[in-house]
Amino acid sequence: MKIGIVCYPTFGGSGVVATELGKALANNGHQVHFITYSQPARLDFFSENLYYHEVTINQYPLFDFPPYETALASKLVDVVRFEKLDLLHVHYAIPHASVAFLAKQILKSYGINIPIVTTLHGTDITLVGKDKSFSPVVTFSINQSDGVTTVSESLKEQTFDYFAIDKNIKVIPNFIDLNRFQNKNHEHFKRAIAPNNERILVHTSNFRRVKRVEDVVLIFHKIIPHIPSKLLLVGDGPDRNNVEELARELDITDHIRFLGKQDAIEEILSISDLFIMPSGSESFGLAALEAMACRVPVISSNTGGLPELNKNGISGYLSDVGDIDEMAENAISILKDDQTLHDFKENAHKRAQEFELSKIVPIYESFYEEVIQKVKKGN
Ligand code: GMT
Repeated sequence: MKIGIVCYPTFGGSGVVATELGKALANNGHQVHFITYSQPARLDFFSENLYYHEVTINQYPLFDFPPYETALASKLVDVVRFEKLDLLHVHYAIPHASVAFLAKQILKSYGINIPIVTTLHGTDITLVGKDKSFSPVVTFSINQSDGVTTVSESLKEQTFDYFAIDKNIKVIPNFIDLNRFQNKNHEHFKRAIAPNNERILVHTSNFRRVKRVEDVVLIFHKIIPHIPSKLLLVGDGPDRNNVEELARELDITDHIRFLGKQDAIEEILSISDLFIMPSGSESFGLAALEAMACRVPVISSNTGGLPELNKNGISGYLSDVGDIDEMAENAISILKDDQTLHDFKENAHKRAQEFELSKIVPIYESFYEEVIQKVKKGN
């Protein structure tokens, strides 16, 4: 099959999932064409089945807002026609689903009816999509897609709650490459971070409001008096300054390391004992799955798709958003003795295995077949 993938090329979850999916499809023998405005962050190698088409926009003084959607639609028309693609898979509704719709209409004038699959990832529905300035276009373009997927049952329900959707949505959960995300021995690194064998807690995110990174620091502040520990904060974003400020106010900066944006996240997870994800909204929680794959249990909120991933009392614990007291108590109960921590680590790993790439990617492949057949039959 020849598949075009449109996504945000950044470190964000939707871009990561799209890129890992493209790489896995290429490995399975499909020809995969990424169509994005820069090379996807996780597209760190090329194989004979992987192609990358950059969307470029010529600057013009009139353009206060460069017309990215027009440039992307034109590029999609071009790539579908000349590479003879069988299907376009767009990740994140805004603006990719409506751009794909436009490209599909243009391609009809060339006698091509390209099947479009849209995957909804979370904030495109829960935060951005339902914004009145976007919602008519989001509703229309989801309804016009030939196949729609969400990354969790919860996101599917929210999509039906917020928008007037008149079609089926298939849930295909996110997945993990266990060859990459596995617990590797990094004793020297661990000793550098925790010289007195302290427990190591970790949080990775884009430091946006929705991630509630300040809660991570507040939870950690409650843990240190009971459990000697260190906190690694990985990532960067708008809330980083507030978080640093809070750590200074609480006088716990000696116990916290801000690592900024990191590529080899699995190495950091490999030395970690507990992952904290107190998000205010989270359609799936890919970062938590990456942690679990590296045998790191998860303290999370119970919002969105998180209960579909993190099993309460097994792979970690779930609490109401903002309940930092309970999150700290649960963290202490996991970290308090080696045997309990070991059991949670094993359970987290076992749970992650259920989301192994080789189990989930074939679901996408058969969904593509189904959508292609449906479009061929004209319904
Ligand atoms: O979480 C973010 O801010 C990034 C966002 C994205 O689209 O890049 O992540 C969303 O998609 C991920 C991949 O499907 C999910 O694992 C995240 O839970 C989801 N984020 C939210 O729903 C807040």
